Amino acid sequence: MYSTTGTDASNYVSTFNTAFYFIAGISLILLIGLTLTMLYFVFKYNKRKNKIAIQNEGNTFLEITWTVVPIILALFMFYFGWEGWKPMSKPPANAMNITATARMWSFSFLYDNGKESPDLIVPVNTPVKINLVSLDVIHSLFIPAYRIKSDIVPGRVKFMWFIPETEGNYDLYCAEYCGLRHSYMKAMVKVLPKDKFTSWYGDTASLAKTTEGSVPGAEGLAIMKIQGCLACHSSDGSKIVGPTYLNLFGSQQVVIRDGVEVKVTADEAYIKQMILDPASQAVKGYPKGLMQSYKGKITDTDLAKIIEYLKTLNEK
Ligand code: HEC
Ligand SMILES: [Cu+2]
Repeated sequence: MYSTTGTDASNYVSTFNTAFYFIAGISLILLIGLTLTMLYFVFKYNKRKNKIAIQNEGNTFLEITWTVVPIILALFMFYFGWEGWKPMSKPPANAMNITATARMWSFSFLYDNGKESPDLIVPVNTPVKINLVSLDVIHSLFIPAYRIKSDIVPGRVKFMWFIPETEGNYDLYCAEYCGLRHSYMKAMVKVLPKDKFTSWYGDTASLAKTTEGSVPGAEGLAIMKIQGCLACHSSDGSKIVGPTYLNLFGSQQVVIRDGVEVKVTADEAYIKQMILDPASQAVKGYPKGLMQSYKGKITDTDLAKIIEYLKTLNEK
């Protein structure tokens, strides 16, 4: 089973650190020892002092020593690494299930009661099992402070699990180069006291209130964060991968439909179509096929909330 000290960031920190410091320490001792020995030999067996070379026939004691000692050291390295890794494949039966979905270029986290969040929010001192799903390419979920990392491979069932032992916020990154905005693919692990987590978890109605406050369009913004739209679209006029949302609603757009340029107005119908079937037409100057269809992933109510948010981005 696993061991916890209750004072680290996660249950893997102490075993991981033991293995790491052991290997780093041995490497350092070898580096210093070998360098000093080498310098000593360079000096001692200098050609000026030793005009005639001597043939050495070998030394059985030395040969056995430099074979056996490294084997023992390497076996210790293996042992510490193995002890640290072993519990990672055995999640406790009572672990809480969360599904992490990775896509170009964002994460979202889905809970058993349907709640979704752009950050990984977990209760302290509770085993958490994260099921890893990718919608497009290979990503990797890495929580440095927890000493865990796992690739997320499309179409393959993978998971990771851990026990957050200390309240607070920790960085979470994608650690597998996955394209243009890879370096923006990050989120937070937020470890809450159990009672705070329970009230956050139970509050399924007001997703937006907890993450965005209650300004107009806040829910639409929260939905877009979860769906990963902001990885490709900015709200401040800058071009990322797709067009900006600033002043988009109601504007004139040139799109390419079946190879022909067409002028359209970005009204509700157009925006809905772009979200549900982006392959039907491409905005002029942008690559077609990068944006995946959100058909079946976004409800009509959520679409309306997204459009409500887009309307707040028109400068007067
Ligand atoms: C992987 C990057 C990516 C993601 C994620 C993405 N989009 Fe897009 N989007 C694009 C690109 C590229 C275009 C322009 C090319 C095209 O029309 O397909 C586009 C076009 C659009 C347009 C038309 C914009 C205009 O100027 O006419 C809208 C509206 C839109 N996206 C909304 C969304 C929403 C809402 C989401 C999330 C639910 C989303 N996109 C997620 C890349 C993305
Ligand atoms: Cu990634």
